[in-house]
Amino acid sequence: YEFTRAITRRPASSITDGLRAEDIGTPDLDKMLAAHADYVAALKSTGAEVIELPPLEAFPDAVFVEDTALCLPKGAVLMRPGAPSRLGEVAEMAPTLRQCYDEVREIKGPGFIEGGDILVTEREILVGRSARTDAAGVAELAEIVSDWGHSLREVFTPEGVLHFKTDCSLMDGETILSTKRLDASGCFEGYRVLHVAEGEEAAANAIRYNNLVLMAADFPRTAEMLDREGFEVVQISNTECAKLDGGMSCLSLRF
Ligand code: CIR
Repeated sequence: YEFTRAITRRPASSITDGLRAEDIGTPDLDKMLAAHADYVAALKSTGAEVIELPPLEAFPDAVFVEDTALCLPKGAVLMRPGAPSRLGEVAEMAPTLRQCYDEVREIKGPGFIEGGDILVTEREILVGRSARTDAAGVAELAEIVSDWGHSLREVFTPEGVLHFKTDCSLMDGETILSTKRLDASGCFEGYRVLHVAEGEEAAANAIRYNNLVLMAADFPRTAEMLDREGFEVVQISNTECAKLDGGMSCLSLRF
């Protein structure tokens, strides 16, 4: 959770066509831009450098940069999104990662994997299979990261949940914030797990970034719990990204 850099991409006006599991309203670009600016400012306030990429009209979901790559200390891995409309986002991200890293590898397929299904902890890389990430994608990533000394464990994303990290986030070296439904699967054995408050499941998609925990606003009981646990919490409006099943982690690559 200690980083010096992040990559973000400003939302485009095509965001109104972004993918969503359920239609709960059209996202408002101006509101999303304002929240995005708050998000970037919070990352920068920790002393990190944020590479802010321009909007991509051709890819409505491109603001959710996390799904295009996995950034590790020794190199980056370009993903292969399981959502056909998002495959082309990877080539748009690749040049930036090649400037940042000496080694950039790629998931070549036939499998699929999206960054939102990957949780990197201090001891291992957890990857949740989901509607976007299949066994072949996980196996291909496992081979790449083992060259860099990481062990990878395949777990499962709960039915009806978009990504593994929709329901969990890393808080520190040993602590994970999770929904009860995901923790019930047993995938976090050996970690200290904090549960989001009942009815505040969407608060689980948070990020620990240096001294801060960035979490979606409007989840007061979870924010209070994290504050009690000693975390410095910054709340960012997530009303517009939530309409597209996006949250705090989706909006950046961190390394
Ligand atoms: C999608 O369905 O792909 C986007 N509308 C949301 C992606 C959210 N990304 C993430 O959780 N890492």
